[in-house]
Amino acid sequence: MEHADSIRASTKEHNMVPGHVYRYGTAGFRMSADLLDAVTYRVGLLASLRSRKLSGRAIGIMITASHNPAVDNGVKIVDPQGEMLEQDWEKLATQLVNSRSDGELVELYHQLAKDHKIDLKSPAKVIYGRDTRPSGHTLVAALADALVATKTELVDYKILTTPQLHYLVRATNTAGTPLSYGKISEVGYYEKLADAFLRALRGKKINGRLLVDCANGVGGPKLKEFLKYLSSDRVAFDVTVVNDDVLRPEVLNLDCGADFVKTRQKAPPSPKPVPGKRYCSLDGDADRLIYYWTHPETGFFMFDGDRISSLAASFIGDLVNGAGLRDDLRIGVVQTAYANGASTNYITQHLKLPVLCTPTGVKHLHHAAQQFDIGVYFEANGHGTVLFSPYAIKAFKETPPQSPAQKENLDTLVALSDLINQTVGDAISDMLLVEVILAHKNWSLQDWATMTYTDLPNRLVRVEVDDKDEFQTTDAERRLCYPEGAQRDIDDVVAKYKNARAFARASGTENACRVYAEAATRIEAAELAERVSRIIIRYGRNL
Ligand code: 16G
Ligand code: MG
Repeated sequence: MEHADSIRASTKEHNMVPGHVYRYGTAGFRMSADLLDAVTYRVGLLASLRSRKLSGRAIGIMITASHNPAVDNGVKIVDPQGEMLEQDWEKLATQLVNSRSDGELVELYHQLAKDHKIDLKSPAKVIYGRDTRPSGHTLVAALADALVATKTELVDYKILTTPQLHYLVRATNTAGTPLSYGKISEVGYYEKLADAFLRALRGKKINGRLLVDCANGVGGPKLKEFLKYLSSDRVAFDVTVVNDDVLRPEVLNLDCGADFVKTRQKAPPSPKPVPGKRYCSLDGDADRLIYYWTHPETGFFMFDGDRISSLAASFIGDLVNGAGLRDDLRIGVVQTAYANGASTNYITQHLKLPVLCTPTGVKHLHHAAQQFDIGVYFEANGHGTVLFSPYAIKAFKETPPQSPAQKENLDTLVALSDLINQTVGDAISDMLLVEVILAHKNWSLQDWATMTYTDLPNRLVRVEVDDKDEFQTTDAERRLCYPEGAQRDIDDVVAKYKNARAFARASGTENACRVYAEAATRIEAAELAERVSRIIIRYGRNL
């Protein structure tokens, strides 16, 4: 039994808090940081198995709770290409973490190795990083204990944004191959982005100042670091970083950040928003992005993931047409049920691009986007990216240009494929993409709003239920298939409204259901959300 003694010894240092059932959810294990020491240790054991299973390729682990309050933390596993952990292994993670005793844990570890034909003597490598939460310190120590006990090579990248860790995993596993993703360092990440940003801009002027709210999280210091790599003689990019206090943990995600802006539909109170200025917000681990501005008369206006997605799809679609590749490359957009119906109509009817709908959670969108040569995916909450297939990148690089204009389009596409993080949604990279597009179009935020579409009024409500897992969905979470009768009741209510849509689903991150409703007016959307919520409460009680 390879590693049995060392695991047994170090397991004793990391005791599970009794009375909890843990599940590897949409964002890995995420909860109050007090409960996470032994969970993180056990995730380390699983990551070592996963690396060995995949011939010693590096597996990533990110310690973050994203937009959650400072007292929470989380741990999630990143697969070798920088993607989310394969779903079958999520179950194994859940099993291993829920082992009831040290003995059971050691036994299950060996059982998994046996079942999956893993040679425990073969090499393994795990690389990891954490956001700015103070609890991250002790959690990475627990993780390191598991890696040492299993004789796994480890690299501690200390404080990183989530997308930076994803970048490093891919860079590590592609180094020295024709698909090399970049230098294996944080500096390599900044250099790649800075170089691609300049190439994509092609000397176009960025108008006015951008104020970036960093949710008092890791995005603040990392964005400031990135800006040092932009030489001021090559680009005038006037950025002011705000809400970047990482020294007082309690202010993380407090009344600021992308999740605050999206869910409250308003600008952070501090610093006081100046009408007409261009703002954006990142979340606590810098993988979500929302733009906004305030109009002197009409007030707050938000550019969420749906708008960033349609902006990117429209710009990239134009470049592909201009490069003469329209008939060669399939471009598609992936959304979830939360996408505003007006954005879906705009993309299908105006941009004439296909739209796929998947369940919530990055892994689902990412996977669907891979079906296209150019797959644009965003959740309404601001998480997303654009994936380019190897075939598309080859076409950008090798198509002989027929004119200077065509060459320019091809070069810009190559630059975008370097600028846009190919592993996961990345707020810093997405922000640079938006800035490039606005500069090319010479658009202000007001132009962006008026030249596209008007959102349908909508409302999102959180509904407390006894057991959210009783609510099961089908059709990309747009319909409930259980409890029986609930969907029929929702359909009856929706039918009473014009241009309306509503759905209910169990949250993947907390014990609650979420209800989303869209209708022709704000009042109707709110009323519909309220009525559907009552249906959920009623069925939640009957179970
Ligand atoms: C997680 C997901 C995010 C999703 C959210 C939904 C990842 C990396 N993150 O934060 O994409 O929008 O969960 O939360 O997949 P909910 O299931 O509680 O509504
Ligand atoms: Mg996040």
